[in-house]
Amino acid sequence: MTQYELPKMPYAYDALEPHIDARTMEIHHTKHHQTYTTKLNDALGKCSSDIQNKDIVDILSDLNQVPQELKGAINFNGGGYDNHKLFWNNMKPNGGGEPGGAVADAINASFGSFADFKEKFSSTTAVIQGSGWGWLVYNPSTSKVEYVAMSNQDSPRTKGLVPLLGLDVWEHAYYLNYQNKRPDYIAAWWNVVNWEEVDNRLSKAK
Ligand code: MN3
Repeated sequence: MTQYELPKMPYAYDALEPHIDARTMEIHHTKHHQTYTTKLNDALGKCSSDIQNKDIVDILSDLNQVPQELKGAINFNGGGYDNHKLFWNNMKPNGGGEPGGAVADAINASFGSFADFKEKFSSTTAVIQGSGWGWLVYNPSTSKVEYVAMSNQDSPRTKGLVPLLGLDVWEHAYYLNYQNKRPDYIAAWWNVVNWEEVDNRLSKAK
């Protein structure tokens, strides 16, 4: 079966400073992301080979195909594995600003303007209760982009949505630098968004 490995970081741990500090990035990647990866492998090890031979993206898109007793573990750890892989890559040093091209058009069509989208994303993600993620997603059934808030490690893929841009608001993502100030972390995070990556994901999703 496929043994998932902790994905390599696309930049150094200190590359997103001062917006996200190096120590937080290192613990987040080497401890948290590693744990989801290890536990995903453990859960898949208990599945039949037809499941083991599928990509985690396909498994998350239809969790009914996995045995009932493993569904919770694969939802949580598979979601955690995939979400964090997307997260590292939808950030970059010297990122931020506003998107152009197809992403800008899609955001304007769904939210009215980039400013309206940013306000909706920030304010809704800030008040997610407990742990979760804010996402800009592509909805294949409407051919539009949407905002969705997901709890814990639940992947947008479990709802038939394609993740384009994700923001992790579990406390482990920001606590060392921002303590309880989640809105400050969110405001800083916009400075490291990798819009080129979001654009790539949108073109693949269409
Ligand atoms: Mn996390």
